[in-house]
Amino acid sequence: MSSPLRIHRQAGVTLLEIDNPPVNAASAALLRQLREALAQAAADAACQAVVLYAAGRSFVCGADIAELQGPAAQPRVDLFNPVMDALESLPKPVVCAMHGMALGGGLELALACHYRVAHPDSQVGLPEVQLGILPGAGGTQRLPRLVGARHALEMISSGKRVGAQAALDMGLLDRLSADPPRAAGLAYALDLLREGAGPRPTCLRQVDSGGLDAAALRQARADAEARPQYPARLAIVQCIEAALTQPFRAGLAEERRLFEQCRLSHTSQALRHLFFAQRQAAKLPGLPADTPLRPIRKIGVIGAGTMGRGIVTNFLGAGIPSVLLETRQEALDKGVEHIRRTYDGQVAKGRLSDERVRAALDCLRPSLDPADLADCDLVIEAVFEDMQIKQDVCRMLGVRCKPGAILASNTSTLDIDVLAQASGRPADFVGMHFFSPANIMRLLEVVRGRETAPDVLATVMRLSKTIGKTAVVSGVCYGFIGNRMLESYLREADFLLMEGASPRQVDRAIENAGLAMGPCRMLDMAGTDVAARIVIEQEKNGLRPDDPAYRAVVGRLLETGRLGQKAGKGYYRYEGRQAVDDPEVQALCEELARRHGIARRDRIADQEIVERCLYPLINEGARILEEGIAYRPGDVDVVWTHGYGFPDYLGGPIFMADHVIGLPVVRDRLTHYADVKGNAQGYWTLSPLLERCAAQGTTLSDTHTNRT
Ligand code: 3H9
Repeated sequence: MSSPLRIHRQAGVTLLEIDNPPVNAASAALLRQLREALAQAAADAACQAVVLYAAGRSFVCGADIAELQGPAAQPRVDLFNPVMDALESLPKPVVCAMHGMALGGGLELALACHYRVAHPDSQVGLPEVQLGILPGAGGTQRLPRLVGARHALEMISSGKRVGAQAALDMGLLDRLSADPPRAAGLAYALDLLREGAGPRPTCLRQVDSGGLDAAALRQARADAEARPQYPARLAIVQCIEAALTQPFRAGLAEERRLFEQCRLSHTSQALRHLFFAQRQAAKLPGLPADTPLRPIRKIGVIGAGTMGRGIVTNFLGAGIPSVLLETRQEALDKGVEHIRRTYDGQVAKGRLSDERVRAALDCLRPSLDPADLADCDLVIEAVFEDMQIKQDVCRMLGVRCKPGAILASNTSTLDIDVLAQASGRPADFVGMHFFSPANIMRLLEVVRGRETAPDVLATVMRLSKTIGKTAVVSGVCYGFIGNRMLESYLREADFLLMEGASPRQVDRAIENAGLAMGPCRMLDMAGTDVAARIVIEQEKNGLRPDDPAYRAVVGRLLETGRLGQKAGKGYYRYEGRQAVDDPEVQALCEELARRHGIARRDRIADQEIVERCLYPLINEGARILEEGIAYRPGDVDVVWTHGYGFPDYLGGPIFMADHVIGLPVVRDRLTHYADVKGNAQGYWTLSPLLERCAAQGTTLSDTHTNRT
C-alpha cells in the first residue's frame, strides 16, 4: 500500500503532501507519519517553514470514520492531539493550503497550523454533529479563538459547510488563492519568510465572544436540551462554554471527555451506521464499479399528477431536458402550473435564484404527443396505480421508445416483472419508486426486475446521485422494501383504533417513539383514498389476508368520503391544517369493532401501541432480508430513515432491533401478541431469521452478510 504522506523540499520549505484516497481521511497511519515528519522538520536546520496540503479532489475530509468504531477509550483523540500540538508548537511558520473540502479532523489540522490559505471554490466545515459526535481534535477550542465564539458555535452546532470567502471574512482563513494547493502554500510560506513572520499558535489567542452573551448561551443550551436524543448538541455548547471560560488545555480536556461520551452513545453509533449504510447501498453485489453506463441526455415522465410533476422537477433541477407527457391539455396545464408555483415558492424563500428557475424551466417540454418520447434516453411512467392502466402505458413505451432507452415505472406496489413483460423489453425495464413529495424526499427505491440488465441498474444508480437522491435497490415483491414493511404497521394501527385507541393516541405514541409522524396523520396527508385503494387492489390480486377486519378503518373512511386533509376530514377533522379529534371517527371505529367482533378496551397503553406497530414491521424487515429482497440490513434502515420519517438517532428499524431493543425482546413480544390475540392470519408468525438470531444471541446485522 502506498504511503498516505509524501515529503518534498523546495526553497527551504518542507512540503507535506497528504495522499489518502478517496477523501484523504486522517487515518491512524497518516497521523503517525505526520507526527514523524513534523519532528523531522523541527530538527531540520535547512527547513525554514512547513506547508501542509493534499493531493486529489479535496484536502482532508475528516478523521477516518471507520476507525471511530469500537469500544476502546480515547484512541483517536490520542493520535490527533499530539499532531495538533506538533503543528502548533513548531518553531517555524506552518501554512495549511486547502482545496475542495476541509472537513472535521481535516479542518482541525488546518486550525492548528499557523496560517491558512484556501482555493476560492473550497468549503470548510465541522460536520461531526451529523455523526453524533463533536470535533474531538481541538476544533471546539481553536475555532472560537479564530472566529469568535458565536460563529464557532453556529458552525459546529449546524455542521454546515462555509464557503472560502465567508471563512476569510470571519477570520478562519488568511488568504485565498486560485493556484493549486502546493503552489498556493509555497507562495504563502515564502511571503511569510520574506516578511519575517514567525509561528502564530492558535492556542495562544484569546477567545472573543463575538456577541455570544450569557442569554444567547442559555438559549443554545435550552435548544440542545430540548433534543436529548442528540447528546452531542449539548456537549458542543458545553465545549464552547469551556472555551470562553477556561484556559486552552482545560478546554481541550473537556472536549476530549465529551467527545468520548458522544462517540460511545447509541445516537452516534446509529448515525455512523447510517453514514456507511447510505454509501454501501449504492454498491450492488455482482455489479462491478466499472459497469458501462447508458448516456442519459433527455428523459420523459408520463403523467403530470402529484408524482409525475414531482419526479420531473428532480431532473429539471439537474439541468436534464425533460418531456412531461399527459393525455389531456387541462391536466398538463395544471401540472406545469404547479411546477411553476413550486419554483415561485422556492424563489420567495430565497432558496433558488430567478436565473436557476429559468434554466430549469427551459429544460421542461410539456407535451400531449407520445412521439415526443422517441428521443428520450429514460422514460418513467407515473400514471394511476392500476395494473391494467400501467400495463397499457408500458406496452406503449415498448413501441414508442428508441432502442436502448431505459423504461421505468414509479409503481409503489405493483409487480415490476409483469410491467416489464408488458413493455416487451424486460432487460431495459426497472422500477424507480419515488416518494411523495418527489421533489423533496431523498429516497429512491430502485426495483430490480428478474431480467433488468446490469447496465440499466448501474445507470439508474448513478443517475440517482445526479438528481440528489439516495437510492436503495429492492427485489420484486409486494410493496418492495418500504411499503411492504409499512403494511403491517398500518394494519395494527387500524386494529388499535377498533380496539379503543384514538387516532391521536396512536399518533402520539408513535411520535413519542421518534417517528416524524404517526400513521393516522400520515394517511390523512397522503389521502386515505390512496391508502384504501391499495387495499382494494390487494383484494383484486388475491394479496389481501382473508380477514374482513383487515385495514377496515381506512376502507370505511374512503366509503364515507373522509379522504384526509384534502377533504377536511379523515382520521381527524381539520380546521385549516389543525387536526381535531372527531367523535364521528370514534363512532365509526366502534361500529366496525361490533361488526367484526373485536372487543373494545377502555385503556390501551402507549407501550402496546409502539410494540404492535413497530415490532411486526421489524419482523417483516427480517423476512425481506431472508428472502434477499434487500441486499443488506443497512439498506432497510436507509429506506426507513430516508423515506418514512424513522428517526436517524435510532439507526433504522433493523439497527434499533439489533442494538436498542434487542432481538430476544422483539421475539418475546411478538410471541406474546400471538398468544393474546391469536395468530389465525399469521400476523405474529416469527421470521425464521429473526428467531434464529434471537436464539443464538446474534444480530440481524451480523448474520446477514450479503455484501459486495
Ligand atoms: C472527525 O473528523 C472526528 C474528528 O473531529 C476527531 C477525531 C478524534 N472516513 O460520500 P462519498 C468514504 S469525524 C472514512 O460517496 P462524495 C465513503 O465511505 C469525520 N471514510 O463521496 C466512501 O467510501 P466507499 C468528519 C470516508 O464525493 C468514499 O469515501 N468528516 C470518510 O459524495 C466516498 O464518499 C465527515 O463527517 C471519512 N471521514 O462526498 C465527512 N468520508 O467509496 C464525511 C468519506 O468505500 N464525508 N469516506 O463507499 C462526507 O461528507 C463525504 O464523503 C464527502 C465526499 C463530502 C467528503
